[in-house]
Order: sequence, then C-alpha cells, then structure tokens
Amino acid sequence: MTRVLSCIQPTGDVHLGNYLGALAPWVAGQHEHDAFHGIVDLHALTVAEEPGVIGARTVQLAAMLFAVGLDADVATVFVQSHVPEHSQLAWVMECNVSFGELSRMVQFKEKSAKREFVSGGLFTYPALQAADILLYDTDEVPVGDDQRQHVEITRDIALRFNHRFGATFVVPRAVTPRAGARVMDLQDPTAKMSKSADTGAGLIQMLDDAEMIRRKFKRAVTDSETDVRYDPETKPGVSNLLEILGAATGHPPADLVAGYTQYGPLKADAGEAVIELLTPIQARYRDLLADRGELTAMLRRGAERAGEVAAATLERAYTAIGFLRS
Ligand code: ATP
Ligand code: LTN
Repeated sequence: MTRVLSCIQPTGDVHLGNYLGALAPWVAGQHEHDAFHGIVDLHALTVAEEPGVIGARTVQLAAMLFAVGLDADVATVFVQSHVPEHSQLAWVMECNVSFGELSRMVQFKEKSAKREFVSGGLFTYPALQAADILLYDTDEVPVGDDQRQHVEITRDIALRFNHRFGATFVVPRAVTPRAGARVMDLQDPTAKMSKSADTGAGLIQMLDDAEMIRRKFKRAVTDSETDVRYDPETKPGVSNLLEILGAATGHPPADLVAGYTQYGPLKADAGEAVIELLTPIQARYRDLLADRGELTAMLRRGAERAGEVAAATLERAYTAIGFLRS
C-alpha cells in the first residue's frame, strides 16, 4: 500500500474550510492507503505562544481529528514531539541542506518579513519537515501549492543523502490532495475561508453552535441579482453556498440549483445542512475530550506505531553515516 503522510500544525481552531477541504478527504482516504497523520507541535513552536498553549491546542486538534472520523485503528495519528526521532533526524537533514537552499524558501521569506524575532527554527523549518517525511518512508505527500517547495527540498535532501551515504531514504512525491471542497468566506466569497480573516462573521468554526451557524448563513453575502446559478466566477457568494450545501449533503453543487428560486431558502438550507453535519462531530469531540485518558491512550498507540517506523529509519541513517553504534 502506498504510504501517505499528511501533517497539520496545532496553531488555531479548526474551521469548516479545513474540514471540508482537508480533513474530510483524509478520513475518506484512510482506507485506501497506509495513512500517517502527524500533529506537528514542534513546527508550531515557530509561532510565539504562552507556555501550555501548544499542548492545549494539540489535544483539541487530536480530539477533532478523531471526531471527524479518523480511526486510530486504521490510520496512524501521532503527535510529532512524542516521536523523538523527528528532532534527531532533523539535525541530519540540516547538515545535508545548504544555507542557500533554505534561504530560497518562499514561506521563510514571507514569514520572516512579518516578524521582529526571526528564530533559527523558522529558517530550518523545512529540514524538520524533511525529517517528518523521510522518517516514514513516505511515498506521497498531499500538499497545496504553498508546501510544494518544501517537498521539493525534501526530495533534494533525500537524493543528496542517498548519493553521499548510500540508498537510505525513499524519495517522496508531492501529490495534489484528493479534491475536497474549497470553502470561501461567507462575508467575502472571493477569499477562502481562513482563520486569519479579519471578520469572524464569514468564518464557520467547527464548534460554533446552531444559532451562531444559522446567523452567519443568514447574513452571508450574495449579490444583487436574484437567480440561483452555480458560477463561481460571476456569482461567488451563491456558488459558495451551493458548494457548502453540496459538500455537507454529498451532492455536486450544480445539481442543487434546480431546487432554488431565491437566495433566502438556499442560505437557510446550507445553514441547516452544516448544523446537521457538525452536531454529531461536536458531540463526539466533547466525549473525546471528556475522556482524556482514552484520548491520550489513542495518541500513545499512534506514537508507538509511528515510532517503530521512525526508529528503524533513523538507525538506517545513522548506520549509513557511519556513526559509532554500540
Ligand atoms: P490560514 O489562515 O493561515 O490560511 P487556514 O486555517 O485557513 O490558515 P491552513 O492551516 O493553512 O488553513 O490549512 C490547513 C488545511 O486546510 C490545508 O490542507 C488547507 O488546504 C485546508 N484549507 C484551509 N482553508 C480552506 C478552505 N477555505 N477551503 C478548503 N480547504 C481549506
Ligand atoms: N509545513 C506544513 C506542515 C507540515 C507538513 C509536514 C506537511 C509539517 N511537516 C510533513 C506535510 C508533511 C504546513 O504548514 N502546512
């Protein structure tokens, strides 16, 4: 089976865009390939937070991943810092990538430009990401455009290492993720729904209650015409509602058009469909968080399984390098 690794940083609350666009396809894919899912808390350390915040977000994100349907017995769901081999291999990666290569990373340039304190970790972030990927003999890494350069540099490091020390790492491929829905902001349907949007009113959080969801859909921005058509170019607001309703009910958005002659009922139905979709997820999320012991045990099992693969790969790399092994 193809080994696939996807990782997510515990840096914010999960929203409907993350779910429909990324997590739902992970859930659907877990039976088709050998899926590894890392909650990359070490990477989250590149964002300045108060002590304890990363841990709290990690446990909440883990609960959300299981609540939306990742199955701990099917996929390997683990926390990056629970598997020390990530930090250990990251050093080896750092010593096999050049300052010049790291300097060319677009994400580093963008993020460092916005910060006063630019840590060494922000600069070497791609080396840690390369360790994440290479530790698991990963065949495929599903990533959006912003992460392609990081998979490219991982391939370059793997090829360089293999050339220098002998065949050690599987050289991974970046693949386009299975198409999930692309969810736009309800207040600005030309921008993607995002945790960094200024207005909370256009963003549906996974934990929003029914009243809040109803209100946000009711106020969703559409346009001054009155006809319902699926046309993301000229009718982004209406098309986004159709997209969300379709993703929530399992229909192609264009098929839903016939059922509507006005915007009001479409907004109401999209809101109700999202409520119906999220209510059971929210209940499972609360149950999971209420039983911390079980949640921790699930993550420990994930880390054990991940750790077995990771330890073997690290040992292979250390042996290839020729470190003194006892
Ligand atoms: P940011 O505000 O920094 O853009 P975000 O919460 O919008 O963050 P990320 O954390 O960058 O999103 O992405 C997590 C995953 O969710 C990625 O796989 C990304 O492609 C997906 N994703 C994020 N927003 C959307 C969206 N509006 N529609 C579909 N997929 C999305
Ligand atoms: N940098 C990625 C998160 C990430 C990742 C990974 C993704 C860290 N390690 C390994 C795929 C494989 C991001 O910011 N989305």
